[in-house]
Amino acid sequence: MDRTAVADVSPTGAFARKASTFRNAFDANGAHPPEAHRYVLVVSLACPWATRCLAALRAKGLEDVLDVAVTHPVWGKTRPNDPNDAHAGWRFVKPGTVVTGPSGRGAFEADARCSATACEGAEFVRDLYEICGAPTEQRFTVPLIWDTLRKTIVNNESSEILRELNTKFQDFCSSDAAREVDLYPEHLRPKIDEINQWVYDDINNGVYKCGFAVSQSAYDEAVKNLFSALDRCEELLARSRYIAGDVFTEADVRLFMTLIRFDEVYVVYFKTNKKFIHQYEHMGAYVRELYQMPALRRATDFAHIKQHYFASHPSLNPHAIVPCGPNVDLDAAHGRDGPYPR
Ligand SMILES: N[C@@H](CCC(=O)N[C@@H](CS)C(=O)NCC(=O)O)C(=O)O
Repeated sequence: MDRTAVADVSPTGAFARKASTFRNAFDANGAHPPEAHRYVLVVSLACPWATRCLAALRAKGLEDVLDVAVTHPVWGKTRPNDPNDAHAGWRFVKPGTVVTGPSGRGAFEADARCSATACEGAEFVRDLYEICGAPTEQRFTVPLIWDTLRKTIVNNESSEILRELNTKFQDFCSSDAAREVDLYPEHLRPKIDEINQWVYDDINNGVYKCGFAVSQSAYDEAVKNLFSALDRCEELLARSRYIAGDVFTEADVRLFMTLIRFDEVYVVYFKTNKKFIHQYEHMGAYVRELYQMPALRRATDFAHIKQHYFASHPSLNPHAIVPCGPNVDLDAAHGRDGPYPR
Protein backbone atom coordinates (compact mmCIF):
# COMPACT_ATOMS: atom_id res chain seq x y z
CA MET A 1 0.00 0.00 0.00
CA ASP A 2 2.84 2.40 -0.84
CA ARG A 3 1.68 5.84 -1.99
CA THR A 4 -1.30 5.67 0.38
CA ALA A 5 -1.56 7.08 3.90
CA VAL A 6 -1.19 3.57 5.36
CA ALA A 7 2.53 3.76 4.45
CA ASP A 8 3.11 7.10 6.18
CA VAL A 9 4.78 5.92 9.38
CA SER A 10 7.82 7.39 11.15
CA PRO A 11 10.89 5.35 12.23
CA THR A 12 9.28 4.89 15.68
CA GLY A 13 6.22 3.30 14.10
CA ALA A 14 3.91 6.28 14.54
CA PHE A 15 1.48 7.36 11.80
CA ALA A 16 2.54 10.73 10.31
CA ARG A 17 0.00 12.24 7.90
CA LYS A 18 1.36 14.19 4.93
CA ALA A 19 0.18 17.77 4.35
CA SER A 20 -2.24 18.51 1.50
CA THR A 21 -0.75 20.08 -1.65
CA PHE A 22 -3.46 22.10 -3.43
CA ARG A 23 -4.40 25.06 -1.27
CA ASN A 24 -6.11 27.60 -3.54
CA ALA A 25 -9.07 29.76 -2.56
CA PHE A 26 -12.12 30.83 -4.55
CA ASP A 27 -11.65 34.44 -5.55
CA ALA A 28 -13.93 36.61 -7.70
CA ASN A 29 -10.89 38.19 -9.36
CA GLY A 30 -8.63 35.15 -9.33
CA ALA A 31 -8.17 31.87 -11.19
CA HIS A 32 -11.14 30.19 -9.49
CA PRO A 33 -14.08 32.61 -9.15
CA PRO A 34 -17.20 31.31 -7.40
CA GLU A 35 -19.50 30.12 -10.20
CA ALA A 36 -22.35 27.66 -10.52
CA HIS A 37 -21.84 24.36 -12.39
CA ARG A 38 -18.10 24.82 -12.79
CA TYR A 39 -16.67 22.93 -9.81
CA VAL A 40 -16.96 19.32 -8.70
CA LEU A 41 -16.60 18.23 -5.08
CA VAL A 42 -15.04 14.77 -5.19
CA VAL A 43 -15.78 12.70 -2.09
CA SER A 44 -15.98 9.27 -0.61
CA LEU A 45 -18.99 8.87 1.68
CA ALA A 46 -16.74 6.74 3.86
CA CYS A 47 -14.20 9.46 4.47
CA PRO A 48 -14.49 11.65 7.58
CA TRP A 49 -12.53 14.47 5.90
CA ALA A 50 -14.61 14.47 2.72
CA THR A 51 -17.96 14.26 4.45
CA ARG A 52 -17.14 17.42 6.43
CA CYS A 53 -17.25 19.22 3.11
CA LEU A 54 -20.38 17.43 1.98
CA ALA A 55 -22.14 18.46 5.21
CA ALA A 56 -21.08 22.08 4.65
CA LEU A 57 -22.30 21.95 1.03
CA ARG A 58 -25.69 20.76 2.23
CA ALA A 59 -25.93 23.11 5.20
CA LYS A 60 -25.27 26.02 2.83
CA GLY A 61 -27.83 24.88 0.23
CA LEU A 62 -25.23 24.46 -2.52
CA GLU A 63 -26.17 21.02 -3.77
CA ASP A 64 -27.33 22.35 -7.14
CA VAL A 65 -24.36 24.66 -7.50
CA LEU A 66 -21.40 22.31 -7.21
CA ASP A 67 -21.58 18.81 -8.64
CA VAL A 68 -20.63 15.98 -6.33
CA ALA A 69 -18.73 12.90 -7.51
CA VAL A 70 -18.87 9.93 -5.13
CA THR A 71 -16.21 7.21 -5.25
CA HIS A 72 -16.84 3.51 -4.72
CA PRO A 73 -16.20 2.94 -1.01
CA VAL A 74 -13.61 0.18 -1.47
CA TRP A 75 -10.17 0.95 -2.86
CA GLY A 76 -9.01 -0.90 -5.96
CA LYS A 77 -5.82 -1.21 -7.98
CA THR A 78 -5.45 2.03 -9.91
CA ARG A 79 -3.10 0.67 -12.58
CA PRO A 80 -4.32 -2.93 -12.85
CA ASN A 81 -2.40 -3.61 -16.05
CA ASP A 82 0.98 -2.45 -14.72
CA PRO A 83 2.66 -5.22 -12.66
CA ASN A 84 5.16 -2.67 -11.30
CA ASP A 85 2.50 -0.34 -9.92
CA ALA A 86 0.81 -1.73 -6.82
CA HIS A 87 -1.07 1.41 -5.85
CA ALA A 88 -4.66 0.95 -4.67
CA GLY A 89 -7.00 3.88 -4.18
CA TRP A 90 -10.35 5.53 -4.80
CA ARG A 91 -12.18 4.61 -8.00
CA PHE A 92 -15.40 5.45 -9.81
CA VAL A 93 -17.63 2.48 -10.56
CA LYS A 94 -20.94 2.26 -12.40
CA PRO A 95 -23.79 1.46 -9.97
CA GLY A 96 -24.62 -2.23 -10.10
CA THR A 97 -21.03 -3.30 -10.87
CA VAL A 98 -19.48 -5.71 -8.36
CA VAL A 99 -15.80 -5.22 -7.49
CA THR A 100 -13.30 -6.82 -5.11
CA GLY A 101 -10.94 -5.09 -2.68
CA PRO A 102 -7.24 -4.48 -3.49
CA SER A 103 -6.28 -8.02 -2.43
CA GLY A 104 -8.89 -9.55 -4.73
CA ARG A 105 -11.05 -10.52 -1.72
CA GLY A 106 -14.64 -9.57 -1.09
CA ALA A 107 -17.48 -8.66 -3.47
CA PHE A 108 -18.80 -5.13 -3.21
CA GLU A 109 -21.57 -3.87 -5.44
CA ALA A 110 -21.52 -0.18 -6.35
CA ASP A 111 -24.79 1.26 -5.04
CA ALA A 112 -26.82 4.11 -6.52
CA ARG A 113 -24.81 6.72 -4.65
CA CYS A 114 -21.60 5.85 -6.52
CA SER A 115 -20.62 7.92 -9.55
CA ALA A 116 -19.78 6.00 -12.72
CA THR A 117 -17.10 8.54 -13.56
CA ALA A 118 -15.92 11.82 -12.12
CA CYS A 119 -15.05 14.75 -14.34
CA GLU A 120 -12.69 14.36 -17.30
CA GLY A 121 -13.74 10.72 -17.66
CA ALA A 122 -11.49 9.84 -14.72
CA GLU A 123 -11.79 6.25 -13.54
CA PHE A 124 -9.69 6.91 -10.45
CA VAL A 125 -9.09 9.87 -8.15
CA ARG A 126 -5.43 9.31 -9.02
CA ASP A 127 -6.20 10.27 -12.65
CA LEU A 128 -7.33 13.72 -11.55
CA TYR A 129 -4.10 14.27 -9.63
CA GLU A 130 -2.06 13.14 -12.61
CA ILE A 131 -3.98 15.33 -15.10
CA CYS A 132 -2.91 18.39 -13.15
CA GLY A 133 0.67 17.27 -12.55
CA ALA A 134 0.58 16.62 -8.81
CA PRO A 135 4.00 16.00 -7.20
CA THR A 136 5.00 12.34 -6.93
CA GLU A 137 4.91 12.31 -3.11
CA GLN A 138 1.25 13.39 -3.23
CA ARG A 139 -1.30 10.98 -1.77
CA PHE A 140 -4.34 10.64 -4.02
CA THR A 141 -6.79 11.79 -1.38
CA VAL A 142 -10.37 12.95 -1.15
CA PRO A 143 -11.90 15.41 -0.70
CA LEU A 144 -10.88 17.65 -3.54
CA ILE A 145 -12.50 20.38 -5.57
CA TRP A 146 -12.00 20.10 -9.32
CA ASP A 147 -12.24 23.09 -11.64
CA THR A 148 -13.78 21.81 -14.88
CA LEU A 149 -12.75 24.95 -16.77
CA ARG A 150 -9.08 25.02 -15.81
CA LYS A 151 -8.85 21.22 -15.48
CA THR A 152 -7.10 21.32 -12.17
CA ILE A 153 -7.58 20.74 -8.46
CA VAL A 154 -8.49 23.93 -6.63
CA ASN A 155 -8.01 22.57 -3.13
CA ASN A 156 -7.59 19.16 -1.49
CA GLU A 157 -7.56 20.17 2.16
CA SER A 158 -10.90 19.51 3.84
CA SER A 159 -10.54 22.12 6.57
CA GLU A 160 -10.06 24.80 3.91
CA ILE A 161 -12.79 23.51 1.58
CA LEU A 162 -15.22 23.57 4.50
CA ARG A 163 -14.46 27.23 5.18
CA GLU A 164 -14.55 28.17 1.51
CA LEU A 165 -18.02 26.68 1.14
CA ASN A 166 -19.11 28.51 4.28
CA THR A 167 -18.46 31.96 2.83
CA LYS A 168 -17.53 32.07 -0.85
CA PHE A 169 -20.78 30.95 -2.49
CA GLN A 170 -23.17 33.24 -0.59
CA ASP A 171 -24.79 34.45 -3.84
CA PHE A 172 -25.70 30.89 -4.77
CA CYS A 173 -27.28 29.50 -1.55
CA SER A 174 -30.68 27.91 -2.14
CA SER A 175 -32.49 29.93 0.58
CA ASP A 176 -32.05 32.83 2.98
CA ALA A 177 -31.91 30.37 5.83
CA ALA A 178 -28.99 28.53 4.17
CA ARG A 179 -27.22 31.82 3.44
CA GLU A 180 -27.45 32.73 7.12
CA VAL A 181 -25.84 29.49 8.25
CA ASP A 182 -22.36 30.39 9.51
CA LEU A 183 -20.19 27.50 10.55
CA TYR A 184 -17.31 29.77 11.57
CA PRO A 185 -18.92 32.73 13.35
CA GLU A 186 -16.57 35.61 14.08
CA HIS A 187 -17.14 35.76 17.85
CA LEU A 188 -16.30 32.08 18.32
CA ARG A 189 -13.27 31.85 16.02
CA PRO A 190 -10.53 31.72 18.68
CA LYS A 191 -12.47 29.05 20.56
CA ILE A 192 -13.20 27.01 17.42
CA ASP A 193 -9.54 27.20 16.35
CA GLU A 194 -8.38 26.06 19.77
CA ILE A 195 -10.82 23.13 19.85
CA ASN A 196 -10.07 22.14 16.25
CA GLN A 197 -6.38 21.86 17.07
CA TRP A 198 -6.61 19.26 19.82
CA VAL A 199 -9.60 17.52 18.28
CA TYR A 200 -7.58 17.15 15.06
CA ASP A 201 -4.40 15.93 16.75
CA ASP A 202 -5.92 13.54 19.23
CA ILE A 203 -9.33 12.55 17.80
CA ASN A 204 -9.73 13.12 14.02
CA ASN A 205 -6.16 12.13 13.25
CA GLY A 206 -5.81 10.40 16.62
CA VAL A 207 -7.92 7.41 15.59
CA TYR A 208 -5.67 6.93 12.55
CA LYS A 209 -2.61 7.17 14.81
CA CYS A 210 -4.07 4.24 16.78
CA GLY A 211 -5.02 2.22 13.72
CA PHE A 212 -1.99 2.78 11.51
CA ALA A 213 0.65 2.51 14.29
CA VAL A 214 3.16 -0.25 13.68
CA SER A 215 4.73 -0.28 17.15
CA GLN A 216 3.15 -0.91 20.57
CA SER A 217 4.59 2.30 22.02
CA ALA A 218 3.15 4.44 19.19
CA TYR A 219 -0.26 2.81 19.66
CA ASP A 220 -0.13 3.18 23.47
CA GLU A 221 0.64 6.88 23.20
CA ALA A 222 -2.06 7.50 20.58
CA VAL A 223 -4.79 5.63 22.45
CA LYS A 224 -3.97 7.43 25.71
CA ASN A 225 -4.20 10.84 24.00
CA LEU A 226 -7.38 9.83 22.17
CA PHE A 227 -9.28 8.89 25.32
CA SER A 228 -8.05 11.94 27.26
CA ALA A 229 -9.37 14.12 24.44
CA LEU A 230 -12.70 12.24 24.42
CA ASP A 231 -12.97 12.81 28.18
CA ARG A 232 -12.36 16.50 27.54
CA CYS A 233 -15.21 16.54 24.99
CA GLU A 234 -17.49 14.79 27.47
CA GLU A 235 -16.78 17.49 30.07
CA LEU A 236 -17.44 20.30 27.59
CA LEU A 237 -20.64 18.66 26.34
CA ALA A 238 -21.92 18.24 29.89
CA ARG A 239 -21.95 22.03 30.14
CA SER A 240 -22.70 23.28 26.64
CA ARG A 241 -24.95 22.07 23.88
CA TYR A 242 -22.28 22.17 21.18
CA ILE A 243 -18.56 21.70 21.42
CA ALA A 244 -17.65 25.40 21.09
CA GLY A 245 -20.67 26.77 23.01
CA ASP A 246 -24.37 27.25 22.34
CA VAL A 247 -24.04 27.50 18.55
CA PHE A 248 -23.52 24.68 16.07
CA THR A 249 -20.23 25.30 14.20
CA GLU A 250 -17.61 23.65 12.00
CA ALA A 251 -15.99 22.32 15.17
CA ASP A 252 -19.07 20.12 15.62
CA VAL A 253 -19.02 18.99 11.99
CA ARG A 254 -15.35 18.01 12.30
CA LEU A 255 -15.80 16.20 15.62
CA PHE A 256 -19.00 14.46 14.52
CA MET A 257 -17.44 12.88 11.44
CA THR A 258 -15.01 10.96 13.65
CA LEU A 259 -17.48 10.16 16.44
CA ILE A 260 -20.08 8.71 14.06
CA ARG A 261 -17.51 6.22 12.71
CA PHE A 262 -16.14 5.33 16.13
CA ASP A 263 -18.50 2.64 17.41
CA GLU A 264 -19.12 1.09 14.00
CA VAL A 265 -15.53 0.95 12.81
CA TYR A 266 -12.72 2.39 14.90
CA VAL A 267 -13.44 0.41 18.07
CA VAL A 268 -12.68 -2.80 16.19
CA TYR A 269 -10.57 -1.73 13.24
CA PHE A 270 -8.31 0.88 14.86
CA LYS A 271 -8.30 -0.88 18.26
CA THR A 272 -9.84 2.13 20.04
CA ASN A 273 -11.76 -0.23 22.27
CA LYS A 274 -11.45 1.31 25.72
CA LYS A 275 -15.00 2.60 25.47
CA PHE A 276 -17.77 3.13 22.87
CA ILE A 277 -19.03 6.66 22.17
CA HIS A 278 -22.60 5.62 22.97
CA GLN A 279 -21.44 4.78 26.50
CA TYR A 280 -20.63 8.44 27.21
CA GLU A 281 -23.71 10.13 28.66
CA HIS A 282 -23.30 13.54 27.03
CA MET A 283 -21.26 12.70 23.95
CA GLY A 284 -23.55 9.80 23.09
CA ALA A 285 -26.60 12.09 23.17
CA TYR A 286 -24.69 14.79 21.25
CA VAL A 287 -23.91 12.33 18.44
CA ARG A 288 -27.59 11.39 18.26
CA GLU A 289 -28.61 15.05 18.10
CA LEU A 290 -26.15 15.80 15.32
CA TYR A 291 -27.04 12.65 13.38
CA GLN A 292 -30.66 13.80 13.42
CA MET A 293 -29.71 17.07 11.65
CA PRO A 294 -30.48 16.64 7.92
CA ALA A 295 -27.15 18.00 6.62
CA LEU A 296 -25.16 15.59 8.78
CA ARG A 297 -27.44 12.62 8.38
CA ARG A 298 -27.34 12.91 4.59
CA ALA A 299 -23.55 13.00 4.75
CA THR A 300 -23.46 9.74 6.75
CA ASP A 301 -23.62 6.41 4.94
CA PHE A 302 -22.83 3.44 7.14
CA ALA A 303 -22.64 0.95 4.27
CA HIS A 304 -19.92 3.00 2.56
CA ILE A 305 -18.17 3.68 5.85
CA LYS A 306 -17.95 0.03 6.90
CA GLN A 307 -17.09 -1.36 3.48
CA HIS A 308 -14.34 1.17 2.95
CA TYR A 309 -12.43 0.67 6.14
CA PHE A 310 -12.77 -3.07 6.47
CA ALA A 311 -12.07 -3.88 2.82
CA SER A 312 -9.55 -1.30 1.60
CA HIS A 313 -6.38 -2.06 3.55
CA PRO A 314 -5.27 -5.70 3.12
CA SER A 315 -2.42 -5.18 5.60
CA LEU A 316 -4.98 -4.46 8.34
CA ASN A 317 -7.76 -6.87 7.34
CA PRO A 318 -6.52 -9.33 4.72
CA HIS A 319 -9.80 -11.17 4.21
CA ALA A 320 -11.88 -7.98 3.80
CA ILE A 321 -14.54 -9.30 6.16
CA VAL A 322 -16.95 -6.58 7.29
CA PRO A 323 -18.08 -7.20 10.89
CA CYS A 324 -21.67 -6.93 12.12
CA GLY A 325 -23.00 -4.31 14.52
CA PRO A 326 -23.05 -2.71 16.94
CA ASN A 327 -26.02 -0.89 15.29
CA VAL A 328 -26.48 1.87 17.87
CA ASP A 329 -29.97 3.45 17.80
CA LEU A 330 -29.10 6.94 16.60
CA ASP A 331 -32.75 7.93 16.20
CA ALA A 332 -33.43 7.61 19.93
CA ALA A 333 -34.33 10.81 21.79
CA HIS A 334 -31.28 12.94 22.59
CA GLY A 335 -32.69 15.33 25.19
CA ARG A 336 -30.15 18.02 24.31
CA ASP A 337 -32.62 20.85 23.90
CA GLY A 338 -31.39 22.66 26.98
CA PRO A 339 -31.31 24.49 29.24
CA TYR A 340 -27.60 25.24 28.99
CA PRO A 341 -25.23 25.86 30.66
CA ARG A 342 -25.89 22.99 33.01
N1 LIG B 1 -5.60 16.42 4.82
C1 LIG B 1 -6.55 15.78 4.04
C2 LIG B 1 -6.63 14.29 4.37
C3 LIG B 1 -7.60 13.58 3.50
C4 LIG B 1 -7.41 12.06 3.57
O1 LIG B 1 -6.49 11.54 4.21
N2 LIG B 1 -8.31 11.32 2.90
C5 LIG B 1 -8.20 9.86 2.85
C6 LIG B 1 -9.56 9.25 2.93
S1 LIG B 1 -10.24 9.10 4.53
C7 LIG B 1 -7.68 9.44 1.50
O2 LIG B 1 -8.20 9.87 0.49
N3 LIG B 1 -6.68 8.57 1.48
C8 LIG B 1 -6.13 8.07 0.26
C9 LIG B 1 -4.75 7.52 0.43
O3 LIG B 1 -4.21 7.57 1.53
O4 LIG B 1 -4.20 7.08 -0.57
C10 LIG B 1 -7.86 16.50 4.28
O5 LIG B 1 -8.25 16.68 5.44
O6 LIG B 1 -8.48 16.88 3.31
